[in-house]
Amino acid sequence: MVRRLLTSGFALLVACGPPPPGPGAAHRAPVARVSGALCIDATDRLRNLLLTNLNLAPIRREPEFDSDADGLGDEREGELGTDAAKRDSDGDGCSDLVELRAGRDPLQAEQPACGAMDSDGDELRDDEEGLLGLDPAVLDTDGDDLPDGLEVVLGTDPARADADADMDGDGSRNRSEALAHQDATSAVNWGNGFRITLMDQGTMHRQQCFQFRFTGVWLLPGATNRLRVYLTFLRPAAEGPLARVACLNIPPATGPISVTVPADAWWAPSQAHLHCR
Ligand SMILES: [Ca+2]
Ligand SMILES: [Ca+2]
Ligand SMILES: [Ca+2]
Ligand SMILES: [Ca+2]
Repeated sequence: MVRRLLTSGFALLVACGPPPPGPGAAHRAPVARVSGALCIDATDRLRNLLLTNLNLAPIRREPEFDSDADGLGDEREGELGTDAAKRDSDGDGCSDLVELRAGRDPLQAEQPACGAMDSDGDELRDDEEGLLGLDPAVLDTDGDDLPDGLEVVLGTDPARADADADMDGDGSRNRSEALAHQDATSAVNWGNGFRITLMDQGTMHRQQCFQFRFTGVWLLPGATNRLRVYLTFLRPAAEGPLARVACLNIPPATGPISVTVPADAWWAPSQAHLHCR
């Protein structure tokens, strides 16, 4: 089951070849290879493993960078007139993207405002989750393995389990597009999203251990990039969700780099807001 679930997600990604030639910023951007391992003291089966770069908008034709990590690419913010250097252009505490998703004006401070607390570590503040009708105490409100904050960025529905749907009808499920950091609302994908390889898994000292690698992770040039790795596990609903989040801040890079997730980067979601800075 685990193999099947993992393989169904990974096979497509591993099959991707090297990036095709193309124009624009992508060829000047550094790329990271991120390796890591996690041993967890639980018998629950691994269900999903994904990485997101908060400074990179979901990929369409080619990487578009998101300087303020609010889920709106810099070019998109230019079109909207919002500030590409501020996640909250009007200063009411609620991010530009959340305000757009909630039907508010990101350029007009409105009530209710949003405080800074993100209790579940999904990159949405508690008050932002309130605006969107999500559960501020649960990283993945609809239980489809895609964290709420990522779904808001991708354009999928964080309140309805739609990871196995194909929102843009391009033959790639929302889950696969999320794994590749591709835009789930656009059938135009450049075809060189993130690629995931599960290197090894097994049991050691009654713990489950996973070793993995992400390649093709585009980085915003000349800036610190904020990466998040999420693992979610199958378990009975009555026991509540089990997930782990790793928070990585990658210093400015000018060329391809390799990064290893340090052991102290891992947190349970309820603790993540204290440490993911
Ligand atoms: Ca932005
Ligand atoms: Ca705002
Ligand atoms: Ca949250
Ligand atoms: Ca979800």
